[in-house]
Amino acid sequence: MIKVYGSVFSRASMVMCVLETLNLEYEYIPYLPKGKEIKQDEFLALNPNGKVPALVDGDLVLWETQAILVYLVDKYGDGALWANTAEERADILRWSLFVSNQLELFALDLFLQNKFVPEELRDEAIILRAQAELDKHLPVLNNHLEGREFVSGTERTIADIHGATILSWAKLVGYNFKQFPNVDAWIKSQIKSVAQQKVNAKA
Ligand SMILES: N[C@@H](CCC(=O)N[C@@H](CS)C(=O)NCC(=O)O)C(=O)O
Repeated sequence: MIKVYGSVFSRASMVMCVLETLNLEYEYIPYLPKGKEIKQDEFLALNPNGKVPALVDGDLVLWETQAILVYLVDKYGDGALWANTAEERADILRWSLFVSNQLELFALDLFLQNKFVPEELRDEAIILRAQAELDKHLPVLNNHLEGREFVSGTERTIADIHGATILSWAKLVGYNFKQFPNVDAWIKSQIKSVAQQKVNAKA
């Protein structure tokens, strides 16, 4: 059976959301990002970076969230959450990579600073830079999402699961998405999906 290492409170939630959408059985090993297990030899043999998620499927051991998502839909999706043409697949990857490269670090910085750093110790420079980078890059996504339910094509794909999850970190700590209503609506609809609710129920 497929094994997913990483708790719901980590990027493993995206992997689990794909598994739930595809109705695949899997074993959930809820290692926390701050837990000691992911720095021990047994886990480091799976992911030498000592980070979650990691996926084991038979002889395959895989880490890096996006690689795992692509593997799952490519191997098991039968078209679901993925696409049939090279052009469509490239578009899905374009939006996922855009979120990873332009937005992920800053959504995470905002989340970590506001959630885990006591108010008096927060680094205002990190917070201001993160807000500025989100302000700078989100208009592209917001314009693209005008009149669209999904970020790529006309059905849900891994780009929706991945992108909306990452941006939800900023939403959780109060980043002002009102200035980007299409992005706001997209995040809200994605986090309400049935598959995501099943993942949340494992928390
Ligand atoms: N680019 C990696 C990032 C993995 C990552 O940073 N995971 C976090 C949890 S979401 C983690 O395990 N952090 C623990 C650490 O860095 O020590 C991916 O997408 O898989």
